[in-house]
Amino acid sequence: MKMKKYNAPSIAEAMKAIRADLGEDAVILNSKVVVTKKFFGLVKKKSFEVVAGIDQVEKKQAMPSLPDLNSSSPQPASPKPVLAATEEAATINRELIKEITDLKTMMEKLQRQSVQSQYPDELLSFIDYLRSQELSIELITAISDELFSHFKGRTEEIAFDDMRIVTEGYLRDRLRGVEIGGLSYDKKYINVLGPTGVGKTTTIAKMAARAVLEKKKKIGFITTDTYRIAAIEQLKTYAGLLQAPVEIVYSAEDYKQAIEKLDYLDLIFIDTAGRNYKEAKYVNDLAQLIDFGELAESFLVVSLTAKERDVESIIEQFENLPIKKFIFTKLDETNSIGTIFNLMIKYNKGLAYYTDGQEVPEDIEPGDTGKLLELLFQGESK
Ligand SMILES: Nc1nc2c(ncn2[C@@H]2O[C@H](COP(=O)(O)OP(=O)(O)OP(=O)(O)O)[C@@H](O)[C@H]2O)c(=O)[nH]1
Ligand SMILES: [Mg+2]
Repeated sequence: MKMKKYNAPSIAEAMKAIRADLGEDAVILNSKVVVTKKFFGLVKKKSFEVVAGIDQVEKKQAMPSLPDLNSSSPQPASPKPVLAATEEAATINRELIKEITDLKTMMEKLQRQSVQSQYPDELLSFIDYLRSQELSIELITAISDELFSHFKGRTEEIAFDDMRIVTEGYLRDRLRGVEIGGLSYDKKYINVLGPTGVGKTTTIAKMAARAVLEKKKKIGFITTDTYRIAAIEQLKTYAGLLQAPVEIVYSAEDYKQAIEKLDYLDLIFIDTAGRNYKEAKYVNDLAQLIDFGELAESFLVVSLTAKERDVESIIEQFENLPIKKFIFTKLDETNSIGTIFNLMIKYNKGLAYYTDGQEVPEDIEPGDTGKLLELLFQGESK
């Protein structure tokens, strides 16, 4: 802070001098009356001493932005030395920041180039193929690293099938912890959950038909989808074809009674209403209505035509329910099956079935890692 003392015959005159000297922003720090005695104390003269100051450094630091170096408008006319020093520092800072940013961008580019330039062309086009199958970035990066370290130093051309074998090995490893395969037939209740229109009822009909035709099981159905008459009729049609009973439940109490009534059967398929399961409320309603205990096996049905990010938010809503496996539907309507791998690995859930058409009971396949890997590579051009 710059401080200065002023002596004037009146306060008004002192203020005038301060304003002229330090400007409008000056502040009064102290003032007092000074009496001077002349001629052996016989004449007394009264004046005012005022100490004023101006905070130049702080004023400059409080400026909202750095000076615009590109601006052609002149800088303030009376830069004090402090101001000039700050401006110089600001200029240096700006230049430094720009240089560091440029350097960082250049380093990143070089790093990317140097990693990719070490990838042979065939490896790059293999990675492009995985991308076309919509595997997640996380998986593609990990597979690229795996391939790169596997084929490092190789001078001759790498065959597509060799890269495929390494990739399959990697994906098999990542899927090791999850259960893959159809109905275990050792659980009595099969809960089938999922959002609207993904193919729950159709898939139940397909699973039920297999259980009857291939495994000779006695089966029955329960539906909690009481919102649409058509939904009940749809299930009754399939049940009629398989000569199996259907119970319609509206409450947890109904559910208990239905279970008791159908207790003589081997397997009971529980069809549920499709809901917007991005809302937690519907998941809670479901948890209140049906049994997720020891005797139940629960599947979350996911349509492969849905956006992966939307599917993820639905899966996350179901996280507290004991669902170990997905059923993926509508494989016939999509060209990429990366989503199956992405979701199983990300959510650590297995695969019961995938379905690939509207025909009941034909269009369903039990989960099988080998078949999934075959599907992943069936679109390869080589
Ligand atoms: N292309 C194709 N369509 C399918 C598949 N599975 C089911 N669908 C069709 O998807 C539509 C909806 O099937 P539903 O079984 O009624 O679906 P849902 O999940 O029970 O529907 P809501 O009960 O309304 O929630 C029907 O037209 C089915 O034929 C499949 O694998 N591929
Ligand atoms: Mg349905």
